[in-house]
Amino acid sequence: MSSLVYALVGKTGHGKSSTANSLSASEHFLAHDSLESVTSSVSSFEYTTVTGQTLLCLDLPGAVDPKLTLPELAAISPSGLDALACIIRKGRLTDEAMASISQMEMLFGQEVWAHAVIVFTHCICDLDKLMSDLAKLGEDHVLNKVIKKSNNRVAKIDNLTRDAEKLKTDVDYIHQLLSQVSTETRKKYEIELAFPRAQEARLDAQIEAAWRQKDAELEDLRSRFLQRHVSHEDFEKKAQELNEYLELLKQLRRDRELEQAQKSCEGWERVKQFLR
Ligand SMILES: Nc1nc2c(ncn2[C@@H]2O[C@H](COP(=O)(O)OP(=O)(O)O)[C@@H](O)[C@H]2O)c(=O)[nH]1
Ligand SMILES: [Mg+2]
Repeated sequence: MSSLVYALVGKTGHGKSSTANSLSASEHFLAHDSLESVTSSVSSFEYTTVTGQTLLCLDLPGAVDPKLTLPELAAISPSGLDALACIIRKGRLTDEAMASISQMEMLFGQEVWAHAVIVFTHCICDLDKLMSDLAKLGEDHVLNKVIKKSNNRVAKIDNLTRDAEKLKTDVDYIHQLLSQVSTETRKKYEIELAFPRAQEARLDAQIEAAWRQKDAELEDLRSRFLQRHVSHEDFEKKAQELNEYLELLKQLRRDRELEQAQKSCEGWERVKQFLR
């Protein structure tokens, strides 16, 4: 039984699997260069640290689909996640960070930061230098805002370093911050809380697909009318039908936006049924 379950989240190529390997002192996770890395499922691995702590590490694929990834995570760890590591490749800080930040929020919602540790990979400088680089971005910068929401839990790692001592220091510090999440937050991130997001993503996609189809039909009708393949009477009748349908979809979209703004979590069973 793991004392701590955590997931690594972030854009493909930012170093999730490499970090998972560094943390677990293993080669269990397939890093980007390997052929099999084009995977769409969650990889998990349980390991025990030298201090005797047993952790379950969940490495998320880069191309996440909420409808698949969230139920998969919930099946692996039904009691939820103790912590989430947001993996950001340290490069041009702004661009690189945005991709991983939106990945986190798209999957888990804005409330996820209370459970997060922000880990910068490809980082050859020390933590003080990283923090001063971040400070230069200003406190209104989106990156600094999520760092603040994560209670300043920021770490760094260079997964390719040959300096074993340095790697150990970074790994220990990341483990320390991951453990710190549960003491600071005092509850797990319940994966089912994110389930309505998967349901919404599916509904939104259906509405958008219907919209595109009807819009194309209307366009086609117009062009056939201009080429005199359709009578004026038929054109008027069909165009009205299509416009009414499009208006209905527009209303549906508006309702959903409103609903999403007001919505709190719905029942776990109901959502599970929907996703089945
Ligand atoms: N220099 C350097 N390269 C890294 C680091 N972390 C990962 N990489 C490389 O970046 C590439 C993508 O890493 P991977 O762990 O597969 O990323 P993922 O797609 O987020 O799982 C691989 O070629 C890794 O060797 C790091 O900290 N420093
Ligand atoms: Mg990977």
